[in-house]
Amino acid sequence: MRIDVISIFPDYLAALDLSLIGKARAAGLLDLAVHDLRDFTTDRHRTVDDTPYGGGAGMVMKPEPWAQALTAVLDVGPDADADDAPLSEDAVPGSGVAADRPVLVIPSPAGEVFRQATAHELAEADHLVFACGRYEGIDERVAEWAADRFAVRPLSIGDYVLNGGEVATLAMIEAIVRLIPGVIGNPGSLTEESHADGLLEYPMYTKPASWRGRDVPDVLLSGDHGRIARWRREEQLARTAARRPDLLPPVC
Ligand code: 6GU
Repeated sequence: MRIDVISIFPDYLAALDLSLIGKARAAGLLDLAVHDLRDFTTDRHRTVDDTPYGGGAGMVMKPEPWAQALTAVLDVGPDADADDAPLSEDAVPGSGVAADRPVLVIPSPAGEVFRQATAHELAEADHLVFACGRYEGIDERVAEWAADRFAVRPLSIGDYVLNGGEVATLAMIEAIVRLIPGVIGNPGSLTEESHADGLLEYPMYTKPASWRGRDVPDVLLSGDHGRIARWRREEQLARTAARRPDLLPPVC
């Protein structure tokens, strides 16, 4: 997979050199590049923003640096050698991700919510581009212009406001990259974690069996795998009902 990130604060993305993502890059499973949007400006002050038409607080990101940057990443990405045939319909039916079309993620609190299912969907793409906006966002015409070249996905990581798309991009890239085959050593950990089956994960314990007067539940020491599996399922349901009732199917 190829990932390009465009930002006016490329240093925010330095964490992508670390840990699991850094290892995936070293192993050749991920080709990731971060670009400074200001490198695609042409004026002396490297201007990326301007006042909003219609008035209001804050600044809006100018469209032209974005068009230049997005064109540049198309020219270096895995799509660069593709013929110029019109972009086809979805190659992965129902996924919204065409195998031959790069995906442009626009992080925004006004986007569709990014979920584990979104991470699985985007993990199938050959080329992801993240356009990190700052200020009040990017001129709306950029997304329209980009729709001829990319599958455009405005995505939010939750119902709160961040100062820009960089932190949301880090979260989304981590969620996506760990799903690429070979990135996680033990694939079993992908099927047992929270959200894998639509429920929160059951509680986990390790040694010692008794710690500061608190004992590990007996069932986990029983060696009875059937009983353990049933207990874990009940804990998942109880925890999900208590913390995230919105995830449970409606009761008729
Ligand atoms: Cl993707 N961007 C910003 N700026 N704020 C957010 C967000 C994204 N998701 C939640 N809040």
